[in-house]
Amino acid sequence: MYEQEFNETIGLIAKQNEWRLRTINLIASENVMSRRVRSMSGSDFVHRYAEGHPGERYYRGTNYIDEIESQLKANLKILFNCNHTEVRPISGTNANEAVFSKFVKREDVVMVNSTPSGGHISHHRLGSLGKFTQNLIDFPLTKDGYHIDIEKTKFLIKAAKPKILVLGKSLFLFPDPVQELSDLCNENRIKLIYDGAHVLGLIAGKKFQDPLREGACLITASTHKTFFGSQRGMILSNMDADGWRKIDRGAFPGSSSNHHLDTLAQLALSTCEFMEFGQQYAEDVITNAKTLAEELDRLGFDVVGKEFGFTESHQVAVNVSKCGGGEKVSRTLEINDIILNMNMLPHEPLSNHDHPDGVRIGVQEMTRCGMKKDEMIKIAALMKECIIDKKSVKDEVNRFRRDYQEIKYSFDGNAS
Ligand code: DSN
Repeated sequence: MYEQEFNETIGLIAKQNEWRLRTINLIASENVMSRRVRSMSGSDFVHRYAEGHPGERYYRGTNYIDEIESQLKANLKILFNCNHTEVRPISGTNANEAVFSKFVKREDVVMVNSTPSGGHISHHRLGSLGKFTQNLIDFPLTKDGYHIDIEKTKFLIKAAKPKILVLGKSLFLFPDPVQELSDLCNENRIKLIYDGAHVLGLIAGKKFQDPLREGACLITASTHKTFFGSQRGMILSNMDADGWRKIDRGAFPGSSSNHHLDTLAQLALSTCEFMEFGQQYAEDVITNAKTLAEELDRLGFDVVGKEFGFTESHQVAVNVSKCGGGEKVSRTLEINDIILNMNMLPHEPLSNHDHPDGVRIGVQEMTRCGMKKDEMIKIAALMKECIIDKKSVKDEVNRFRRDYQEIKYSFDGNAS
C-alpha cells in the first residue's frame, strides 16, 4: 500500500541529488563532504549504539568505534590545541544545550548577541538558552552595528553582573572581542563561552581568531559549515577537570543518548582531511569571501561592512532592501538556482524576521568545489544580472556549475 509513496520518496531524493549539483550553493551554514567521506554514510555504524566513552561503553560491539572516536579526539586536541574534546553532541545546538544545562541556573544573567546582530537561535529566549534563564541581555553594538561596543559592554557587565557571556554568532563577518573582555570576565568569575559553529574551520585553519588562547573557557560548535562535516556538534576546552566533568555529564546523559556512530566515523575521516588541507582551505575561503564582497559592491549592491573591508570570514552580508528585501531576493535567486538565505541585519527590529532587509552569503561550499577568485567574480556578475538587471540566469548558472563537480581539499583523488 505504501510502496508507491516509498518509490516517490526515492524519486524526490534523486531529484534533490541532481538539482543541487546544478546550483550555486551560498548558504553560509552548509558544506559538502568529499566523495569518499560521503560514501561512508551506509556503513554498519548507522545501525549501532555506543553511549559512554571509548573503552567504557554501556554496549558491547564497540571496539572499532572506540578506536575511531579516540583517534578523532586526539586529532582535535592537536588541531585546536586543547586538553578536552567532547564529540558526542549530534549538532551545534545540542552542544550548546550540554553547556547551558550545566552552567546556567534559573535567574542567571547571560549576555548574548541579539538575533538581528547575528546571534544564533539557541542563544535566544525561545531557544535552548531560554529553557534555563530568561534573563538575557544583548551586547551593545557600535554605531556601525557589526561590532560589539567594548566600553559599553564593560559598563554593562559591572552593572548587570552576568554569570556568562556567549560570544560567536550566525551572521559572523568579523571576530568577536574575546581578548578585550577576558580580563574583566576573569576578575569577576564570568564564564566566556564562544559559539564557533560558523567559523570552526577558519579557527582550525588558523585564519580567524583563536578563542581559547584569547580567553574563552569553552568553544561550542557544529562541524559542517567551514569545517568539512559530517553534520554534528562538538565542545572544546582547556578548563579544569571539575568544570569539564560537568560538560561530560551535560553531553551524556544530559543532552544525548546514542551519538550517531555513522556520522561520527565520517567526522573522523573529514578531520583527517582538514588536518591535511585545512590551512589552505581556510585561506582560500576568506580570499573568496572578500573577492565576492568587493565585486558585488563594485556592481552596485549595498554590501555591508565596507568601511571594515566587508568581511574577515566566509560570509558576506548584503542589504537588499532597495531590491525588494531579503525574502524576495532569495526567492528570485532560488528560481535561478542560486541558493542563499534571507537574513536580518543589525539595524532591524526582531519583527522583521520574516521579511528582513538582508541576505547572507557563504562561499565555503563553492570554495570546496574548487572555485577561486575568478569564479567569485562570475557569481557576482550572475547575481547582478538576476537581481539588478532582472534577467533569467538559470541556464548560465547550470552551465557554469558543471565544471565544479569534484570536491577539492580531499583524498578523493587518491582513491584506489
Ligand atoms: N541557523 C543556522 C545558520 O544558518 O546559521 C545555524 O544553525
